[in-house]
Amino acid sequence: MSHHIHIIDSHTGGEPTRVVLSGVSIEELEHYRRSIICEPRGHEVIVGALLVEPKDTSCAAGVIFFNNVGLLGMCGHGMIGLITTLAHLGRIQPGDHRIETPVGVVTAKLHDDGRVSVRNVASYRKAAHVRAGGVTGDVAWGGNWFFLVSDHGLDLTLANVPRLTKSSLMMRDAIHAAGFPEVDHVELFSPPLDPANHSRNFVLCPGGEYDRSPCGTGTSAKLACLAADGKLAPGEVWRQESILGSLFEGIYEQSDNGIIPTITGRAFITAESTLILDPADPFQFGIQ
Ligand code: PYC
Repeated sequence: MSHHIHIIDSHTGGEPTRVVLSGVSIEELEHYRRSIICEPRGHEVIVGALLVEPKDTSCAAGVIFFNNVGLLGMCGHGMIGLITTLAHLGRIQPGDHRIETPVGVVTAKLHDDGRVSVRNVASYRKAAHVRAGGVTGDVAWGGNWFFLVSDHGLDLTLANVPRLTKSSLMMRDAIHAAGFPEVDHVELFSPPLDPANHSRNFVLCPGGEYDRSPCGTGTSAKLACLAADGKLAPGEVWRQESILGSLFEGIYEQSDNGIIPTITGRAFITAESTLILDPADPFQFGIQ
């Protein structure tokens, strides 16, 4: 008997999210994770979002984000994709929705025009001016752990992605060796191509892929660093451009344990489908 998994795909600023609606329980997630994300049914850059029953009954839903190598604490572009998917299904209307994630409850506002603002978990800078692998950067939490680097001397262009990926992987090894083994994302910054924006980034994700969007948790970590340096005031808008040129807007409120960032972006539904896992298929669990 084939196993069926019902999914809805979307992208947020070019970065895909695959929401799993049925066919996988929390206990089965690790068993099916690579079937859902990896080739031949997907590709390494997809972030999966398993819809689960929230423990906190004030929440509209619970979600567990995952990728080609494991689980993610939070995912900003994925939360925007999830809210857009729930609206597409008619399960939510414009307004505020509390969503439970493994790292805390976030509040996502669905706007009338389809944009989504995610009020993220508390974010903070753990260490400033850390020297690792020939660069200097900050270590910060924005729902995931980031090493944020501006003095890399690299061009943040699509044509340069192979070099950016290789250099970021080396920086990740170096920041681990410098005493920060928790860092699984590396975020490089440069001036924006569009002068209406404040910054451009390249974000290396845990599985070696790069984020096509400006990365919601990465932008949250950036806001935490800007706030810590006194370079951005509460409520002031930060326009973060991705390596594709797609955009997130971020603002923050001060909180006792850092800042509370709110990230705004837009997702688009790209497919509704059913993944079919045939027991006779040697690649039912993905290409290893
Ligand atoms: O938007 O937070 C994000 C994210 C994390 C990994 C990929 N996207």
